[in-house]
Amino acid sequence: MGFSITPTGPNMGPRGALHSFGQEADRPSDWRVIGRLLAYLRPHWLRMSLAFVCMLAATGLTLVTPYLVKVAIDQPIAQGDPAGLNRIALLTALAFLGIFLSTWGQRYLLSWVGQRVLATLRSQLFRHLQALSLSYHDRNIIGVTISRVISDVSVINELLSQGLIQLIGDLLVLVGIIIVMLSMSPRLALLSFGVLPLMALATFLFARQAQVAFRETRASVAAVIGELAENIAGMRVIQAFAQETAAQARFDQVNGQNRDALVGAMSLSFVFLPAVEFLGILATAIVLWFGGRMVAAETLTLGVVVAFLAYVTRFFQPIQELSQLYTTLQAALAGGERVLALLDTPPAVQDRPGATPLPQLTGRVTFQQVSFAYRPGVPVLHNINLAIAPGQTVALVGPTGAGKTSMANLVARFYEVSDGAILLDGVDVRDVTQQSLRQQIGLVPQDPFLFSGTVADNIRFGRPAASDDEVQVAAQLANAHAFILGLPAGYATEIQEGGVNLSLGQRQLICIARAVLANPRILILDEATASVDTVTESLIQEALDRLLSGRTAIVIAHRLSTIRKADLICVIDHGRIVEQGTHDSLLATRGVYHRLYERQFLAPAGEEG
Ligand code: M5T
Ligand code: MG
Repeated sequence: MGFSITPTGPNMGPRGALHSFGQEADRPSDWRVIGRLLAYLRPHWLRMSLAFVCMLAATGLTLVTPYLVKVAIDQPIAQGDPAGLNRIALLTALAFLGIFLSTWGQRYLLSWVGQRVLATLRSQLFRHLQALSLSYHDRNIIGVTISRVISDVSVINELLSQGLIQLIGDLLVLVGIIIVMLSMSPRLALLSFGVLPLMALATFLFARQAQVAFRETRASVAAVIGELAENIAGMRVIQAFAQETAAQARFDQVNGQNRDALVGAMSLSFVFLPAVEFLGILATAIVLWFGGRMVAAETLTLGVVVAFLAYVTRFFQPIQELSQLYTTLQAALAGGERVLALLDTPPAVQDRPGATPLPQLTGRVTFQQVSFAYRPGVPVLHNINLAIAPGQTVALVGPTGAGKTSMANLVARFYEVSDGAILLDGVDVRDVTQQSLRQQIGLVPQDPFLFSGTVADNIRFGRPAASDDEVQVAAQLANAHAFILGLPAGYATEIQEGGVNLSLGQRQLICIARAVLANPRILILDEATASVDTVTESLIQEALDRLLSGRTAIVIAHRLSTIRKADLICVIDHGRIVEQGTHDSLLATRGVYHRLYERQFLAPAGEEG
């Protein structure tokens, strides 16, 4: 699990969270989605207008060229006028050059804008993901979130950048061709438009199917990425339990669904596009047949028939493009809905209006009748009352799942209490800004998380401006200095994603050094349950002694040595404080702590947790 800094909990990565976005019932209307997406183009209105002008030029010139051919045939060619033919040929060449230049300009401008919109959206999503509370990240599969930021955003970009202008361009070409054809020969025009009702029918059938098909493809792409990310993160476990076949089967299933959804969506176009082509050929045949007879009857010039042939061919091109655009639109709408839903998800924990920065703490921590639940109806902590004086070290002990990590989560306000309050120096944590709160809290998580980057970068994570000397001093205090020097490049050793190239004990020492450097007033230490060798154990212990002295510490302790040194021990069971006192007083009570002590700490050496 190298992906998350949430302390480990049993319900990470719930399957089926896929459906937490964009449920049918609360789907926003397509127009609202389009409207909100369009707003992303506003800062680029100048370039978009230029692209629009380019599109108008290209469209106009595209409409003009068949007309020039008609003029050439009916006048200079029919009348044997070489000079006139030269002029028309030159004009035609210029028109094509114009089409080339304006199309180039349009594409360049649109991709310029498109890439910027893409980057803006991704950056906005990332900012929002960082603002979202841990409860959001607990509920949503990493891979699905990734697919929002990467693949959904890119289909939106396709629509916003290329799509819109092309849509207008294609519509203009269609209307333009209809007008030109009607004005050249209303009769022949109406005859060739005879295929349009068939066209309309085909389009209607296609559009209806496409909408469903593309929503399915977006959901299934997200499922593939989700499955992939989860399995890569859990590869060690998959291999350790020889579950490759089962994982493969699960992956193949979502992958197969994605394949079917895509084939389904695409095969619609495979029917539709040839159908449009066929209708185009039908229209050409109509023009040839009726037009030819009209030329024979001398009611029409040859030039008009030739121009008509060109216009009819061109007429079906925008229709094909529009159908492809429609599929882009559907994909973008499905993606847009999901992206907007993500952007609209409010962080569960928010700064109150008028929240003030937390003043420099002395370090008093008070739990005032605190109750808490991750999910409504499943209470995890019940009516916790606890007062920790500045500088005290409190050890939380208790069986697994008792709620120790949850108590720590509440002090840092990663989650909101359901009832009661948590006060630091008498100030409710909900009344201060989250940033100022967490600046005074240091956290060494149960699952020590390292980022890719050097060892030194990881230590100075909480105080990026710290000098190399300060980093070293912190590492020395954390007893990490010696092992770091033994690494291939010392402090400059690159850590792989999640810190997999270091041992758990080493990762923990680095995390302690990170906390030392940040120098928080309140320290929360969630000791890893895994046992480390006795040398590392005593190194960590020494480091902790130095780290804890002079600040308030909440230590979720699994080591007897840490617990014994604590000023106060709280025994947590089923979300309640069942006993409080010092090691000796609690032992004398011969209650829960006594039993825990006998079972956990007097067990044969090596099993000590
Ligand atoms: C207490 C539940 C968990 C357990 C209870 C972190 C977390 C916990 N839980 C959630 O539903 N979601 C979460 O994100 O809360 O869990 P804890 O506080 O993590 O227990 P602990 O720290 O005392 O246990 P351990 O094993 O670390 O010693 O019912 O399901
Ligand atoms: Mg825990």
